[in-house]
Amino acid sequence: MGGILFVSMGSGGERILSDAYMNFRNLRKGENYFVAVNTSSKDHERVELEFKRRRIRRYDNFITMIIGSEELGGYGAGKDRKLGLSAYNADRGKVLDELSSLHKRQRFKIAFTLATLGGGCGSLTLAEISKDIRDELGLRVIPICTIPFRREGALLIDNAMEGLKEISKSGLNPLIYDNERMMRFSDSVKEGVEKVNRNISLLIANLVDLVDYGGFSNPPIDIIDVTRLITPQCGAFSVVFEDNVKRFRNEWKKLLEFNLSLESKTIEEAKAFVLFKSRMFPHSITEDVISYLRSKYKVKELIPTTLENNFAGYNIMVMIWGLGIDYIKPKLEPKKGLSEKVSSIFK
Ligand SMILES: Nc1nc2c(ncn2[C@@H]2O[C@H](COP(=O)(O)OP(=O)(O)OP(=O)(O)O)[C@@H](O)[C@H]2O)c(=O)[nH]1
Ligand SMILES: [Mg+2]
Repeated sequence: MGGILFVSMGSGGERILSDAYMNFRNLRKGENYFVAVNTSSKDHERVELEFKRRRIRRYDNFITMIIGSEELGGYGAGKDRKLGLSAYNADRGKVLDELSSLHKRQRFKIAFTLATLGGGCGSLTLAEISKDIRDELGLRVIPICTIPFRREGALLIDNAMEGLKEISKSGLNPLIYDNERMMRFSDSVKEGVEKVNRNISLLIANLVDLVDYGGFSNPPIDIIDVTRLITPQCGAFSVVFEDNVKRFRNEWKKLLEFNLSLESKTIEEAKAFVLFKSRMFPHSITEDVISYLRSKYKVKELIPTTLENNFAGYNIMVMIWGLGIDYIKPKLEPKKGLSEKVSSIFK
């Protein structure tokens, strides 16, 4: 049949992938695979403990791999992106052998790679592994990444910017989640991060449903169709999940905007995919969402599909490509302290 190959690089990516795996049962079926690649063996141990704590005994399709242990001894890359890259280069053969043999057995349809840019392990290796999966396994690849809170400082922001550049240089257009977006409603980083992770998990769960049930959707969709919508420079996504139909009717637009992963602008024309998912989805809302996307993001080409089955709640999942990396707001640069601001005025 062929499912999705998900591969994470570094700590944040591993956390998101494992959270999604634990929270959404549909991910634990055999044909989708989740591979967490990391320099840190502590992260792998944490995931294993968490599986135990949650009494998840079988996780055959969740695989952890360590890289760079000769140089780094199983520790993180200490926010040094070059160390992360050399760790990957040292064990590239091992990682690709594992992924190729999985692909031979599973015949994946598509791969999504994932990292929280800013750290040492994930920042540069997200581009590398994405390229390798595309070139060596011959799969289409969609990278998903977060970018740092602006208050995290120059080192992390620099790492993330270099990471984005490498992804663009490889001819790939990532779906970006700006961690900063979630600081609008909470001052606590922890709460912000949890909200981001929850939304990326929902995206992953929707993608898995799309592959599992896409043949029964209306119109039928093959996940590969999505790849023709991918346009430079980057994309954003949004997810809505609501139990209460009345609240859903009244608030879908607010929720869709609030959960949108990135604030940027359409470069010229955008392309979008939208999934409506529910036991029975109110038809009038699908029309409204489509016209909203067309006018708000200058969407010229749009693939909509509706999945109706035994799904809980009312779900919308949107991916929009054609947005500019340079238009990201707030700009991807460190937040200046007051003294820096003053000195830059007088320079
Ligand atoms: N959304 C989200 N962001 C995270 C999470 N964990 C870390 N980050 C962000 O990711 C960046 C750091 O990336 P990490 O994944 O921790 O770093 P790494 O790639 O493991 O690199 P090293 O630890 O240096 O080896 C920072 O900007 C963090 O704010 C997470 O669980 N969710
Ligand atoms: Mg780490």
